[in-house]
Amino acid sequence: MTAQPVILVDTRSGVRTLTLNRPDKLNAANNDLILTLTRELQAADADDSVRVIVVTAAGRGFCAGQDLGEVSGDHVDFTHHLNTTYNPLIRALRNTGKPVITAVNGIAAGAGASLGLAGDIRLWAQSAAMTQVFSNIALIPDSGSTWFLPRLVGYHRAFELMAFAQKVTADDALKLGLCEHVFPDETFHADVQAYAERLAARPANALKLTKQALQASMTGTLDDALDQESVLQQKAGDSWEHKEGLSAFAEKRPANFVK
Ligand code: LHQ
Repeated sequence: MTAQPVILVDTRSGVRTLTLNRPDKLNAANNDLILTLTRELQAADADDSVRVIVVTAAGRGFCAGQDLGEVSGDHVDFTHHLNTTYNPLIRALRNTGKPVITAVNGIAAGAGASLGLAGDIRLWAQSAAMTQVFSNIALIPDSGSTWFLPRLVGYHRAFELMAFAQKVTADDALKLGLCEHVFPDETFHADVQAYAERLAARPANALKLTKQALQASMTGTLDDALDQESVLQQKAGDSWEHKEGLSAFAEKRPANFVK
């Protein structure tokens, strides 16, 4: 019997969808899944036909974090494991020049919660939930959660969510700023595709530069941001996209940013 691929790859209308595919285990992340997803993110970034990347999952879960069946024994080299699996994955996702949507279709736990938070846009299904489950097994949050979560909800709420592994529902996630939109379960994947196609019609070069400026701003000063904007605005302003935007405005028609 042929093994099921751990990541399903589909491209429609400029949207590359990468689907975690271990539904029986709520898409718990084994090495194969993590490394394949990392490679697929890099391949999508390099593929000119791809304008938006969606990371979602099969079945009722998004990702239950580390596959606990794969890391056990008297001494696990956690540092090595993180540096060779999750950290390259999160870096690949964040360094992609294209918008990444994490489409959280169900429970996102542990490193799966980190993955869900790492997207540029986070879309949740109504029945999705997030838990910083790490403390249940006496670990600390990893795969970027200690960076993402306090920036979203503040230090104190992040600490409480982490300390008690509290489950955040989709409605609460929306209020807390952990996601941008919540869609009904029944239409979730179709709603995500429609949203992604709208994003794919936006100016790709401008969005790439916007990501670069925003990400740099997360660790810099206002002066750094002003300097950065002046450099990146030149790149945006020199593009055909900008000329098209100006022409469309003058001609009172919608701009066409897809060549
Ligand atoms: C699983 C898992 C799972 C395997 C559900 N593994 N099978 C980094 C560095 C190195 C090492 C350690 O980790 C890390 C980062 C991390 O991510 S640490 C956090 C690891 N993840 C967890 O501790 C989560 C464990 N899972 C849960 O707490 C629950 O399953 C959640 C809250 C995710 C969902 O609960 P339920 O909806 O009640 O589902 P369930 O518990 O019945 O799970 C369904 C199946 O999935 C079940 O298998 P079975 O054969 O009994 O149907 C679970 O065993 C399996 N599964 N998570 N992480």
